[in-house]
Amino acid sequence: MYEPKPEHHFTFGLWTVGNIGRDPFGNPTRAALSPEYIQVSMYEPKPEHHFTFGLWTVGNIGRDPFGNPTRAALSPEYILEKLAALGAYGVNLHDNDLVPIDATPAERDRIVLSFKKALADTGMKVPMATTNLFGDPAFKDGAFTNANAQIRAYAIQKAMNSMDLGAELGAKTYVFWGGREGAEVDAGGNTLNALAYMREAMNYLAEYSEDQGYGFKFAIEPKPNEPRGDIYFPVVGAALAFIYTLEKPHLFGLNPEVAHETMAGLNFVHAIAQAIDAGKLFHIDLNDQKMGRFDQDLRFGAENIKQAFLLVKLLEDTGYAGMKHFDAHALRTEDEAGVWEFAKGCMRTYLILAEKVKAFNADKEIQALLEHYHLKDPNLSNLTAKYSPSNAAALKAHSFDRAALGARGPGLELIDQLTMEVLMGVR
Ligand code: GCO
Ligand code: MN
Ligand code: MN
Repeated sequence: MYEPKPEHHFTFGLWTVGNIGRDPFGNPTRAALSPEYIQVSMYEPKPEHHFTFGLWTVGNIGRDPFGNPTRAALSPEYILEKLAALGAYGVNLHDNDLVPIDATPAERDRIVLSFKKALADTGMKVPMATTNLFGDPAFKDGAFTNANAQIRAYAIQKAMNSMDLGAELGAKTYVFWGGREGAEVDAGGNTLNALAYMREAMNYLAEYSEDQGYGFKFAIEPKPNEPRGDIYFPVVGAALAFIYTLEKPHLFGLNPEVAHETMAGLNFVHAIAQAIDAGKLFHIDLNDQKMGRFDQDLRFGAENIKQAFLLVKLLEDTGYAGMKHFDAHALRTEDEAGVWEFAKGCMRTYLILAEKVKAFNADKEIQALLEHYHLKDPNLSNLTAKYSPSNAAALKAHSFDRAALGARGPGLELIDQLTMEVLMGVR
């Protein structure tokens, strides 16, 4: 209850916690701590930061379409132990990350029991669950949107079983990532049907969740392509619009991913702003990605540090309270030690950027520039806030100095440069 958290804005001087206990009458009583040591403990991830990883992320064995695995598989229990020691809050999973697709009911129960024991031992949570509807050849042409009614029904059955598992592990968010829900060939004529099939499946599963009392919130994760040539609901805006065609839109939100909007050539921060504005940011997949490349799943902040900063700023400034899930994996070049460096790095980068957000928000010069940029005019804003005949008449009667409006500089070059200077550590 009285645990300090970053949002309390407590700070220390390097000279305060670094005090070595010398006084006028006596020699030091403690060894000096290096600034690096102090910084390391300052950016230490803790469960209350709500950082999560997928079993499939740190468990990624480094296989790609051109090469064999470069790392051994790690057991779910071992992953829990390692991530708990690093300060993560929990793990998320697909049904088959834990229970093999061909497990018998008795095997399933044994596996789940052992995993639950490891959860209890480590204090780790499972806030999000999802279903592997892309790995098995049965789903090669889609799951919920497959043109084959038998496969659609199997997909819904598999998702219900997966929701049972997620609920048993305490998950409250269920992610719909349509990995194979797409096409290479549109001549099959499934495009319109696919949307209707997807709606049917989502409505069905939302009812199932309510009926069982699971209380899941559903987060749709858009992606433009990979593994399909084109995936349905390719970007945040498309998924958001679809939500309002469902029977219970209040149960549905978004799970946007940095890499996915970036692959589509879009601005992820803008996508997140739209999700927040709609009250639909239920979950987030953090990673990084170069534009115009294959799906890279890079360590958070590894590629575009300014975008990562602006993203963290948006999440922190708006008080995002959901899970911060790192849907990324260590480079294929890495051994197991590299995997844990990767995991630590994701969390540390987030925490360091959160500190940078504080520095930015407390920077008087930057704040003055922002005030200049966001020029206020209460009288005019009163007239534009809401239409009324009298507001419209007054607005029409107002005379604007068009030339002055065009001549005024908003100061964005300096705002951007100072942002970079905050990030480069010179402010
Ligand atoms: C990807 C996706 C997946 C999903 C995961 C959870 O590009 O492969 O991001 O990692 O997030 O299946 O639904
Ligand atoms: Mn992804
Ligand atoms: Mn993802």
